[in-house]
Amino acid sequence: MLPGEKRVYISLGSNVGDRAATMQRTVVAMNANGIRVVRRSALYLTEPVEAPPQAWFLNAVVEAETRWMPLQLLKTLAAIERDFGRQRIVPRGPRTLDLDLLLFGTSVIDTPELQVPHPRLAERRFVLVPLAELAPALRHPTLGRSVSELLAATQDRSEVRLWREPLHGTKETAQR
Ligand code: PH2
Ligand code: MG
Ligand code: MG
Repeated sequence: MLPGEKRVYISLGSNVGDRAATMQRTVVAMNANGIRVVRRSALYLTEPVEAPPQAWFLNAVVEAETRWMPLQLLKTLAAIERDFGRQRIVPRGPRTLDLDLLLFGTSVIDTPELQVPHPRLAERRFVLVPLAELAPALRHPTLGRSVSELLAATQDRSEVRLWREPLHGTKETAQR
């Protein structure tokens, strides 16, 4: 990690259009916008949870390093969502791309615009499974439990299936 950078974890979700291509291009867009992706989970096919009936999602998590401050990072992620055609019509409705900030270093932020760690992180297998793939021993800053402990303890029973390993030999993983 370079001086002034923080390690962050970001959740990617898509259930409209060419989901896998969107995920791939999102990593490229992050790298072009000051969010250096260091590692990425496999892609998972996931059952929609806490949402109106809709298509299954592809979900993944990336580990990245950034100099953005939390709110700037949130705005940058929202701009990338918009670039991929995200429209907010129905709350929790189908989307081409959803980017959620899960963890920002060990920071705890609780403001109307931004809550970190993500408040529903521990209740979502579609987040915990890919996050545990990258960082099983990572401790949740307020719950005090590791990601693998949170996964073992979660009440969520929704389906999360391995869909595809991350792409190999792409530029954004080779640049370090
Ligand atoms: N996102 C939601 C609500 N429900 N379900 C799955 N499987 N994957 C998601 O990314 C997802 C969801 C709200 O952002
Ligand atoms: Mg979301
Ligand atoms: Mg979101």
